[in-house]
Amino acid sequence: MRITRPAPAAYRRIATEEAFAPKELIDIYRKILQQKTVDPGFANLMGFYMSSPSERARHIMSCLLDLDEQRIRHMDEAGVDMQVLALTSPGVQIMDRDTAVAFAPLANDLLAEAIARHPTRLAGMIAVAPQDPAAAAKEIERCVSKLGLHAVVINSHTHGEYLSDPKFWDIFEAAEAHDTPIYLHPNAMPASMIGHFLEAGLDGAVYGFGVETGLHALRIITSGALDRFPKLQIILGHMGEALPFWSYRLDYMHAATVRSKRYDAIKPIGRKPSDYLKDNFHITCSGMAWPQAIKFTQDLVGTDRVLYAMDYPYQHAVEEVHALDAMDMPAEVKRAFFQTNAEKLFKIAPL
Ligand code: 1DF
Ligand code: MN
Repeated sequence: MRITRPAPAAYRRIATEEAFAPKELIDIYRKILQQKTVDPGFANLMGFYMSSPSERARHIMSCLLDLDEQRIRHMDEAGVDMQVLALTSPGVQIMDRDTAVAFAPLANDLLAEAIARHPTRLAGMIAVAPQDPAAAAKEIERCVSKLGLHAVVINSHTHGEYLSDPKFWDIFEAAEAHDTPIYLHPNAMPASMIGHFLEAGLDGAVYGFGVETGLHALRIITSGALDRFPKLQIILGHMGEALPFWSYRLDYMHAATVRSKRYDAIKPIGRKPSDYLKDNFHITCSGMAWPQAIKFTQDLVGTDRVLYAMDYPYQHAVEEVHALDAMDMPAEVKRAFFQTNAEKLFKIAPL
């Protein structure tokens, strides 16, 4: 079935979790996939897309690699005015430290060149290597000052390690200092976690991504990092990886756990978990074009913190744009959702 092109709207549609992959990245991934031992999540994710003859895999690879004619055409056909791009998951985070530190700037330069070719259609996020937090902080500085990029993407854990560990906090310090939000995007689950998900075929975007990325966000909250970096903004996709729906129970059980002194890791923090969701997080509807969930989340965290995303090419679905255009929502709120919240958060110049 061919779906009609969404008509121009009273707002710019800015999609905020859109993926790309330069050929140079795929070449490195191919080498990693040929190694004797390969991370099972990575093998099942990019190993699948890079080798499967299925129509989905071939479409995704073709879309990831293109930053020009085909991408702009797909955007036009979907009524997407602008894409905020991020190096596809796992970005450089599956690489060894030296390769990751060397490749992140190349990826960021390629991204900046594509944005320069299509300045009204593309914006982007800074790829960094958490394997070397000091180098990541420097790359944030370089990309803000030299390339005009104003957000960072981190694909959840890095070799099984979480940003709740203070050893990574140079990254938080740089992000807070440069006012660059961090998009905490899913990664394949670490090997230590993936077993029961993989055997059931539930490790990926269907469920496992949300579990693992939600855990990551929660670990950041309970670590106290957001008391130390109170202005830091973290972006979660997929309707906040379900954390808004969890927030009542999180608040109750977190407080009960603190009082019982049951875990060293659960110590008093400044506020309730849901307070951090309201002050330190922005949430996109990537993969969740579902008006009831969007409105519930707007009600919890505020209409200025919920943004549109498509998750191209992984959820390249034009009918979802129609569904979201049709949401029963005040015009100003819908404009905030599609346009102005993204302009503010990613420092995109209004047209
Ligand atoms: C998938 C989904 C892959 C998302 C992604 O990056 C990704 C998928 C490799 O469906 O396999 O970013 N996603 O965000 O939902
Ligand atoms: Mn995504």
